[in-house]
Amino acid sequence: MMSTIRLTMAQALVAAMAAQKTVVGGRTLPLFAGVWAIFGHGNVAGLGEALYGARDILPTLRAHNEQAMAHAAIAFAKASRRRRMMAVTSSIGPGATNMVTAAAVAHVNRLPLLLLPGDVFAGRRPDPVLQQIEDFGDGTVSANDCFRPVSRYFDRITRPEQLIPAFERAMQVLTDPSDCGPVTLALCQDVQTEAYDYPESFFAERIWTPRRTRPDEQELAQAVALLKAAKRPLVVAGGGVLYSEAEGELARFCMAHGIPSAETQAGKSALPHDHPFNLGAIGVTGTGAANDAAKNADVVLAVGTRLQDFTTGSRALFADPDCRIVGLNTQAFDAGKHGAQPLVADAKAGLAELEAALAGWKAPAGWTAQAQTSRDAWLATAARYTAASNQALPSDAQVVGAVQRQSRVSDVVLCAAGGLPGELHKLWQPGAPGGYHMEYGYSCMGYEIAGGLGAKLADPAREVFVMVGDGSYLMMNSEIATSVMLGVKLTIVVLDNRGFGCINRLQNATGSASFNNLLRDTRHEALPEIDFAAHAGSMGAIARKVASLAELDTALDEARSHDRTSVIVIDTDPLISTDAGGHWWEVAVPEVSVRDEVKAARKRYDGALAARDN
Ligand SMILES: Cc1ncc(C[n+]2csc(CCOP(=O)(O)OP(=O)(O)O)c2C)c(N)n1
Ligand SMILES: [Mg+2]
Repeated sequence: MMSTIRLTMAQALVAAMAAQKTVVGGRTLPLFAGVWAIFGHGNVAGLGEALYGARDILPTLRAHNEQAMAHAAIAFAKASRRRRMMAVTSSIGPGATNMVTAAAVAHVNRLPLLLLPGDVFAGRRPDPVLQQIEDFGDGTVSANDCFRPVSRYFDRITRPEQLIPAFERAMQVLTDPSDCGPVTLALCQDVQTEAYDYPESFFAERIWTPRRTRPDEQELAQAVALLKAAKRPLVVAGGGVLYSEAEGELARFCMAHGIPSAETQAGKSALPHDHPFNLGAIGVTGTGAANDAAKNADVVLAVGTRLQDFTTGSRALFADPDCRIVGLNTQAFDAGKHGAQPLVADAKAGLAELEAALAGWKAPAGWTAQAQTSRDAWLATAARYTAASNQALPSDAQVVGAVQRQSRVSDVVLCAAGGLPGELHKLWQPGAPGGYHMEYGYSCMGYEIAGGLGAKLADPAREVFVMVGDGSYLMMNSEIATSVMLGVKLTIVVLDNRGFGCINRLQNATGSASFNNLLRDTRHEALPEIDFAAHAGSMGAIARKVASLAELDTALDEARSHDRTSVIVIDTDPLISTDAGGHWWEVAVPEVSVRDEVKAARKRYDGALAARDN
């Protein structure tokens, strides 16, 4: 007879989660590092009781906002290169829908995240319960249906035994390199507490290691033929290189075949910044070196990238009309984009097999040499933008330079939205893989501070520098208190340009007047003078405002020596950004307007479309 254990659905879920393991650096570790939880009636009695029982093997962590908790979990998975993950549980209604934005962050970025929102009673006797959405025509709808389009797997557990197949499917998705993304298991409140005789095998230890798909022979042969015929080949390294731990293979591949490499936001730090063939950032926020190579390339080997518009300059960057893309990606959906020759494979396995198949072949020496010359020229240009000066309001680039100058090899810089991602993509020089943590798939304001928590939890030995604008800071900062409470030290640099600087610049570039972005251009009775240092200090951080780049240097040094979270605030100029490098980005401009500036911008827009499409 099958042995069973009588547990509630919530107890069974927690026990099954605790049984999932992985191996990192030769050590067997829990796959789920913990569960972030904010309780309410939808989860406190069921899942809450179960988590209490397991608190020694599956830690429960409490923060202040469900979206922020999920950001922390996402950043943890990203910094762990998808080898480990966290879960997040909420009550029903507002707690649950607070997580929908974060689910989208994980969805776009292909990161594993287990969401466990409470749900209404499956038995429906007490309907409508507090916070229940009532659909007039469909009794099966709840607020959690919002998770469907932003989950890679969605299920609602309405009977305790459903957990068995649902959890199995959830684990497949969370650990599959191609399908990886958020999983939502909506847990009906009554069902969480219902007991069932679960088979003992459901709780057996399971060790997950990433699947490494090898290339199909024919696809490999076709990719090799394209590359061998290339006169001006270029690699574009995406986040998949890091998730696959393929940075060694990439470095060897580029060296062996003399192919320069450019990096997306997610791929940055895969190659050392001083690798002779690393041209740096590509695309809208790209370096002059990478974008020049992209303009002329005849074959682009796109490795582990979704080829979003920031990477491809809205499909105008690869300007050679005969340019062919080889899409090396574990997910066929991505491998075939842009009419690419697909090469469906794990990045590490795929690069190794490509290298072997191309043995003896090298890109024309002139192309390789030219790329290196423009790399050197770019580094000289970038140094001019990051150099300190004593102007009243420094640029973001100069603040990036200050943080860079005091950074060490193992440090991590983390960011997500505003003008900083562009500056950091162009200018930051990461010390080691994972040293550049940018959420630029969803570019979600508010990811930064909560994300810092997750990145630090993933690797406590690394110093984490969160760089954040005043806008993102104001959108979500409550996890500063969590970082102090948990003893998870961050150094947070707040760049206060008094508003949404990057959107104001975009607004002007599309011909519009400055309106509703910088605080001074908003409808107001009084301009707020926000004391960010006092605000952060009230949550327990060591906080100060600095008046100059020189003071910033000192403050950064001091922050390194503290074991508590520091917040350093500096005023910056909202109007300046690094104008060297970069590329056109398609943002639609009004066809008719009373403003001459808009008409002129529309003309430029039409011209750019014609250049791309004809
Ligand atoms: C949640 C969210 N809302 C809106 C946006 C659009 N957006 C991108 S950057 C930005 C302004 C960010 O302001 P701040 O953090 O001060 O950075 P700055 O642009 O000043 O460098 C806005 C509104 C976004 N990315 N995420
Ligand atoms: Mg700002």
